[in-house]
Amino acid sequence: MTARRVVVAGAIVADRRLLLAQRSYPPEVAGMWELPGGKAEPGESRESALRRELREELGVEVTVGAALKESVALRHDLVLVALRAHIEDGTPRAVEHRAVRWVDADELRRLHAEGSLVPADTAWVPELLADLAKR
Ligand code: 9L3
Ligand code: MG
Repeated sequence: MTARRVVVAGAIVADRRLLLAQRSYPPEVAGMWELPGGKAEPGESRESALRRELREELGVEVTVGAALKESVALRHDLVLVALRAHIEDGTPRAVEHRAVRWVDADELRRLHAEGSLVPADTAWVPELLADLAKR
């Protein structure tokens, strides 16, 4: 059996807006919007991995909450999960991304409809819209 690696992504909602980050690489997805994050190191918990990734990518300190229900198989040995996160310190800036932006539910729907979200992340849209409606 191949060990399964995990990619963690942060679902950060504040004031009814969701934080999205615009990928700068690879070419197939450069310019598309994602929930920021990256690969957990072997032995690293999902929560620690997300805190580290968001510190590196956005320059923010977060606390990590519950996972979204959907997980996405990126490859046979790589699974993508989203964890809700809350910014405790810092203002998100695009360190590795092209840009970051806060979107409301309508903007998220529009980005999804026009194919501007990275394909892997589209599974989360219904759950994210539900979160945006209540927080
Ligand atoms: N990925 C997909 N959706 C996301 C994130 C953070 C990552 N929201 C995919 C892109 C790469 C892999 O996971 O194939 C590792 O991510 P990264 O380290 O390139 O951010
Ligand atoms: Mg990343």
